[in-house]
Amino acid sequence: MIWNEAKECMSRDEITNLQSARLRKMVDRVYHSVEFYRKKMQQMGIEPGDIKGVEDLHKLPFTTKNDLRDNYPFGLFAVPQSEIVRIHASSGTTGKATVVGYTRRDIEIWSECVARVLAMDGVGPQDKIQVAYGYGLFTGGLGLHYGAENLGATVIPMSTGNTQKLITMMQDFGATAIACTPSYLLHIAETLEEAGQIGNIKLKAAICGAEPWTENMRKEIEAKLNLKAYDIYGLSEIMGPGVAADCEYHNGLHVYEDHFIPEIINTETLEPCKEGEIGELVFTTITKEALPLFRYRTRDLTSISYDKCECGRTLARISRFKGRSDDMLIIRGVNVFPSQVEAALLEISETSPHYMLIVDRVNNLDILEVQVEVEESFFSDEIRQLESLTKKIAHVLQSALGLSVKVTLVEPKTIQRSEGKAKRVIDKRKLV
Ligand code: DLL
Repeated sequence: MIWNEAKECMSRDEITNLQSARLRKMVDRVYHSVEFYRKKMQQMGIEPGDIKGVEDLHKLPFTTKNDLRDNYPFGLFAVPQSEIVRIHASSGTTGKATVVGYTRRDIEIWSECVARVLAMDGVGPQDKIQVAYGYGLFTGGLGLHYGAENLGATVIPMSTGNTQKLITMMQDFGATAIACTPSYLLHIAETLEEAGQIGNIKLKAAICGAEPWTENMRKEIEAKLNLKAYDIYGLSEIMGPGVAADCEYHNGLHVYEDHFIPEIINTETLEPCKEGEIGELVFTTITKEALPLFRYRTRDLTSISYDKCECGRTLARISRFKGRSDDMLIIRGVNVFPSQVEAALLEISETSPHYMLIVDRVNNLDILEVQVEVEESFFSDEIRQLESLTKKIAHVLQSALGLSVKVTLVEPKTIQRSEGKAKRVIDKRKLV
């Protein structure tokens, strides 16, 4: 069952001791090699020797995406350029790209983490895995690719861009696993369904992540494709995919605590949250060479549990993501996350998981419109049927969000499909 018991089933004391030893070494190295952190620590009156273990983590400064941007492109790197073997970058919607670098050892650890995820999710050397995350500066494609190779699986490096070809190869090569965003997998499922080919595939596992998705969406994907779908999390600043992932119990994502120390903080007070309380996920890397980061604020909202999982792993688990603090819409004073809308829509049997949130301001009043696809038959039948479904959805959304919502039903395929991260919100208030 467990590919790497020694690393995944340590006692909590063993984990803390390992983290403390790695943290001490890393703080010392970073202090002497990254001017940005040395200055910050000096301003705060901290010396490397003050960090004796995990209990002193809170003394270290936070790091934000803006710190990476301000030091664009390589200002936070802790090793000379000759030791960097790879660069990735994530293009933000605003400002400069965030650039990250890896030494040879960083790539080894990254591919080991991804191999651990795949093994946890039932993928092994006997499997053929289609990697359909984008290849290139995005960490999804190459991250999964190297991990699957490390595990000894056969990699089919599809990238994104040609769903028809992906399906042909899936069938011809007998792919048994796929890695892509959940929204893209849903699109692949629809395409297979339309072609009447859903029974002609051998996929048994899907490793999905890179965007928020709900437990209902995961179940919907499993039912449509008759496979097991798993959640993989990561971010380029910390490494890429493989920072955490869920096991067959789907009861939170196991964090690879031998490489990353997670914290959950209250976004306003910046104080630690209690176990189980939702807050912002913060990571400190303890083995990264090229780009070590102290207390990186991910903006991702989740909670943490240190209880042993039913699978036997003792690694801390973070709950399925509620969204990002910067995804949160404030509409007439009410906080709304796209994931709440998705969860509510998936409870209604007549709707599909294809939806779009459009926020506008009319006469100084914020309006939330939810466009959702429903089956074609609703448009050919009596208008009353359409009206009654619209009312039903509006009612469900109002109870879920605590906010009145304008619901627009649209025909299948109206909402644009994405091969990468899905875009689910248009906030017109920001456009003016
Ligand atoms: O999305 C890395 C990745 C690739 C993860 C493939 C999983 C699979 P970035 O482009 O830097 O890296 O975006 C990171 O995506 O802070 C989250 O907001 C979001 N995200 C990633 N995985 C999940 C997930 C990659 N499983 C940002 N659930 C993160 C929810 C996720 N959100």
